[in-house]
Amino acid sequence: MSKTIIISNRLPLQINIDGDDLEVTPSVGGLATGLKSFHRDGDSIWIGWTGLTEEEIPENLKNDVKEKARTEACVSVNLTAEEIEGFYYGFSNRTIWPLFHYFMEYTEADKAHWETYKSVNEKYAREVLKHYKEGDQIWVHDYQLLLVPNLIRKEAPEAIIGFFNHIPFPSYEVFRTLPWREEVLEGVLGADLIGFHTYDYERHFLSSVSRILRLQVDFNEITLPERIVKVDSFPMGIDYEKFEKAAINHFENTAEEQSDLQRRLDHHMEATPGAKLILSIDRLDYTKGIANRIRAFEYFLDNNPEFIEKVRLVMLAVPSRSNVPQYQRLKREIDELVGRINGKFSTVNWTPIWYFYRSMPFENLIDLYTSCDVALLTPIRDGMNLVAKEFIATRIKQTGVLILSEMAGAAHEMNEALIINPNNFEQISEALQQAIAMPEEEQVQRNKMLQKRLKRYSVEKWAQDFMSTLQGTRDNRDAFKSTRISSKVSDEIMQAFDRSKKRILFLDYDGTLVNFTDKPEHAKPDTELIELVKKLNSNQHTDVVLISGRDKNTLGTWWEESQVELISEHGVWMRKQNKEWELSENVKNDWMETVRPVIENFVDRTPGTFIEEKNYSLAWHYRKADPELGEIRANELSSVLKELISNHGLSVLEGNKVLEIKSSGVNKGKAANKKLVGNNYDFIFAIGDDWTDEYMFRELPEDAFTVKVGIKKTSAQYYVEDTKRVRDILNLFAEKI
Ligand code: GDG
Repeated sequence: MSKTIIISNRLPLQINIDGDDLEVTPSVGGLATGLKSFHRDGDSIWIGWTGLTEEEIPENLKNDVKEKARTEACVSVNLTAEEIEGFYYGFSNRTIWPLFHYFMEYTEADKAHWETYKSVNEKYAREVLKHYKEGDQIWVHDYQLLLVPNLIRKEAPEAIIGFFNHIPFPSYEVFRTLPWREEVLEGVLGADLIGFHTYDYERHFLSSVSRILRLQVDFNEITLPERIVKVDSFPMGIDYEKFEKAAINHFENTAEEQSDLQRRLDHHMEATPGAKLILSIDRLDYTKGIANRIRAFEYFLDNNPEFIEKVRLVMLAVPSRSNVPQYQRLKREIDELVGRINGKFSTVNWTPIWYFYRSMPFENLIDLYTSCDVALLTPIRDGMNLVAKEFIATRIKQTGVLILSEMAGAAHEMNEALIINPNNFEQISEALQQAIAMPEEEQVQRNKMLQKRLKRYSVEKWAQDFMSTLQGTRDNRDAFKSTRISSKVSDEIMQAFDRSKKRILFLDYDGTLVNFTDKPEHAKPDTELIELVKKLNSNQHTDVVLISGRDKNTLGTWWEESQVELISEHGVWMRKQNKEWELSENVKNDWMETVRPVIENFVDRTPGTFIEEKNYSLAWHYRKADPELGEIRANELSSVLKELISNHGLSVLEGNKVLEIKSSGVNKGKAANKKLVGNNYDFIFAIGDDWTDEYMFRELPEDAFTVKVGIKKTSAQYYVEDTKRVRDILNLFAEKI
């Protein structure tokens, strides 16, 4: 039976050594908390690190650690202290984490860290491959494992792989500063489905893929030579029921069952009736805006002294990544700030900030969520922020106010919260006043809406959605209309070639026989190609026709000595073997004077684009333009032109990063069919990569072998991945001659 393999840096459990005993505790953090229920309820295994380095586990306990993990359907990846230093504290947390959260001044580019990151990613991928069986679904998580999807793909090309990024994906302008940006993108693109929390992160990722790797991006799909990768947003939810139930239980506790923390909180509430508790919970991380939050609280008290003794900030900061210098500095900064502000405002009965620097058991977390009146969450950047969602889920009386930073992914779905800019102290201070004064009725109204949404889009729903979309990519793959030319299919084509008496091969040029280049004039045929075409053409039973959109002069010069038959400009001109060019249709070019200035205007406004002038057509190339701007301008130009040329017997062809205006009576299908008239070909083969080749694929007889280059929607019967495969096939033909 197939299973799901979850891979994340850390396992959802932490193993500690106590003498000769092992103690297992759940790990803290958004990913572990969120996915635990999906893992528990489904048929899955989870691969990750236990939190103990190789050196920390005594020899006699090594097996026990593995066993402990196995009882929880987990598989441990063994990492040494050196690997953790370079991979986790190093590249993950000193390069990717700050960069992806826009903290460029904290971002390091250490080659040694990068090397360790690569080798540890390989380690994870190897562990996955040990457990992988065909039919399993693989789900890789987060920024520590960006290279894993492609590492798995290389060994298991048929695998169904999903990747989810739990942190923001930065804008292209920021991402491009990473020295290893290509490798990172290629690593992630090993997946079939790439998920982000918000559409903004998705958009940033797609933009980087199209600008840096120059791959074709259509809406949310990326076309690779051999696959299509889908990118989508899935805002992660929480295990709503778990938090709701815990809150219900909390209120049912008898006095004896209450925790010490709860007793202290109750004591405070009794001593100062009417006073408000403001809650803040985060890992101690510079992205969470904790220091700014404390300063904003100071600003609030400075400007609203009437709240002295009336509000208290309850702050839980969970220790995190304390090996990284910025985190150590931040810890000192927060200690100092809390000390200074408590010193400044405290009275005999009251301290403004209660500060806890530790991890608390789940029950205490619930004590805090349920006892506080306001949650103040002000991250500078945050992929999602589950604390905001958990706070709302525990408000079973539907009272309480959430103040949330607009920089958290969660802000996109939590409009009913008071949304603030974390850098604007005035706004935070006003939001605090509004929250404290908010009538209960309004609180209930807002929370009702929030709860309804969170209940519906829970973490289970999130995981199901991701998994069914991932499954969809598999169906998509299966339903791909054309058939890949495998060695078996290739044998069948070769047999048909062998059996036939009179053959014709229609070969498109750019993107088929040669790769695209920045400038069309650079795509000259190489000697090997010329020799190959000559060889095919030398056989008296085989006619070779190069059928291209190129102008006749270029094509004619490049193929001068080979004497192969040429069709240029999509069929406007034909040059038979050893003959002169003939105009194949009654086409005109007097329209050019009107159309050229319109295109020139687009060239002026769109850097990197240019006009190619052919005898009977004009082409606007935008391959070198900024990809997004290029697409926008291509749409614009296409509609302007369509309006301009209507009723003139002209058409606009949308090719691969090119728009071409030409007479509508001409296309490759018509030109190819004309060649067939009066000839008894019993083997017809046509190959091309472009939209304009589709005319051939559609209009040639049914028994023709039609082949698309690249994975795109097509009317061709077969496809091959790239130009290299095209040459392989032509070489096989040549061997038969
Ligand atoms: C990353 C992204 C994204 C916190 N303190 C304690 C404790 N927690 C639990 C909370 C919550 C989780 O940890 C924190 O999740 P967040 O989402 O707020 O933040 P990150 O850890 O930074 O998570 C984030 C997330 O991944 C998911 O994709 O939302 O943007 O940065 O569940 O309850 N749990 C316990 N004791 C604590 O002291 N037991």
